[in-house]
Amino acid sequence: MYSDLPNRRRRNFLSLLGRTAAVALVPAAAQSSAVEDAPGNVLCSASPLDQTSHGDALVDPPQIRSKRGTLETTITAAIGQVQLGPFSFAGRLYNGEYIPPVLRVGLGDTLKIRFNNRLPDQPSNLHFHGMSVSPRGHSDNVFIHVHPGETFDYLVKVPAHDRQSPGMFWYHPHAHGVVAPQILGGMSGGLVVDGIDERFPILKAMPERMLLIKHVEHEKHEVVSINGQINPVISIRPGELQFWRIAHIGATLFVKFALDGLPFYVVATDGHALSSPRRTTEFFMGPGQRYDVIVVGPPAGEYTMRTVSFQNEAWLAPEPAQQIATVISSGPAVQASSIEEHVLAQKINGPRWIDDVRGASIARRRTLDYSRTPDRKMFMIDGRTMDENRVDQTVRLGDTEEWTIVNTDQQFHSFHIHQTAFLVTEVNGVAQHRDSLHDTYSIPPATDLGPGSLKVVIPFTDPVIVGRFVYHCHSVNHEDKGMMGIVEVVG
Ligand SMILES: [Cu+2]
Repeated sequence: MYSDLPNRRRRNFLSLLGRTAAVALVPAAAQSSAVEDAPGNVLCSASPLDQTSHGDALVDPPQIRSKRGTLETTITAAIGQVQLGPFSFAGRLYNGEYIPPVLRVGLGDTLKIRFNNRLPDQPSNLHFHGMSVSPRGHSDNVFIHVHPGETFDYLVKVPAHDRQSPGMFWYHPHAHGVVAPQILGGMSGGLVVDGIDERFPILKAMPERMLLIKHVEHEKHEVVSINGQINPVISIRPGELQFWRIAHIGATLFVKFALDGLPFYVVATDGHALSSPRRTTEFFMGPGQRYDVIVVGPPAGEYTMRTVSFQNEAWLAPEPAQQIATVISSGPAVQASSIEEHVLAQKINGPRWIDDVRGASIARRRTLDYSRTPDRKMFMIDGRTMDENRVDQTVRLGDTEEWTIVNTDQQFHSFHIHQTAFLVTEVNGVAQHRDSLHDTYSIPPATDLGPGSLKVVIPFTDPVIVGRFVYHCHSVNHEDKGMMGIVEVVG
């Protein structure tokens, strides 16, 4: 089925980075006032840069699994050196790793995490992105500030049923004002709730690959890494089925990418399964978004995963395209006819939350206005910046609401809300017919034609989410500079 696709030659990604051998780099973090205390500069330690073809084989991140229903571990945040391909920089790391362990739990399990903040200069905490867990006490509570030298014991109960589903999630810091330097420095990791292969049994026989996307700035351009590797090689056999879990666990970058036009079959978005795999050839991901996909090994050859250039900030040139991975298909072909039809014919087992959301009546409609001060320094929702002592929206437990987010700024922002997923129903006024829920979604920029907009339906129906939590843009430098609000769900 891929016979029309030519074999692609390897591309020299690193030549895109320029021909200078040893260059002092300034991380993106250092460009904003909120993060001016970021640790040392990024330095190139290899030369020359333009002689590398592609990197090493993609390495699976380390994993920690729950045992007898409990995942007990320690996560320590501290400054540490990062070697990312040819780049060397002082990062902010969990347990000394740029790619810390993926935490793997099952429905009904408990996360017991001792969090040590050994950063010298900033408070921090842990957020469990996308999880329908309690926002209170020692659970997924972003109002906890663990100061330098302090320790906090998290206890997060993963519901056994109700709204929490098996899927791909992630963890990262959420101390307001200092999230960007911490995630840019490396503080983020994957979190898996196992069991999606019960919903799509076809996945059981497939090797699973994590593709954890991060980024760092080099010479005013973003360098995208996967699992902490520059342009890694992903091996597959012709006709082989693999299960890829693509998660953007970086800080601020909106990125579009494709794999030489090859199809991906999406089975879940942000940890929420589709009713049936859906074919796509391109992804547009803002920070925080995840796609679980099936990949079919193409005919033998070398294929390039590269970013697609697009206009984000109206006042800046688009980021140039760059190669982010190389897929090499080789070895004996897996013989199967009509693989694509077989994949697309899969149907999910069991009920889906989205069907309840679609069928709910709307209890209340709200409009949120995303804007920015004229000097571009502060980012606002409804004309004000985040205040941890103010509740911006009060919602009754059991209600399903429709929120419209209007973006008057000339760049992409995103909408993310904690503790619950949502259904995207309109983008820029155009009706969307989505087959799965999201917890993070991009909002197009304003243009000469008017503001961008996103309409979502949010179910505040799971009793576990009662309490105070936040919604915000997940380009976290914007969140740090004010683009966040507080919602309280009252039971
Ligand atoms: Cu934003």
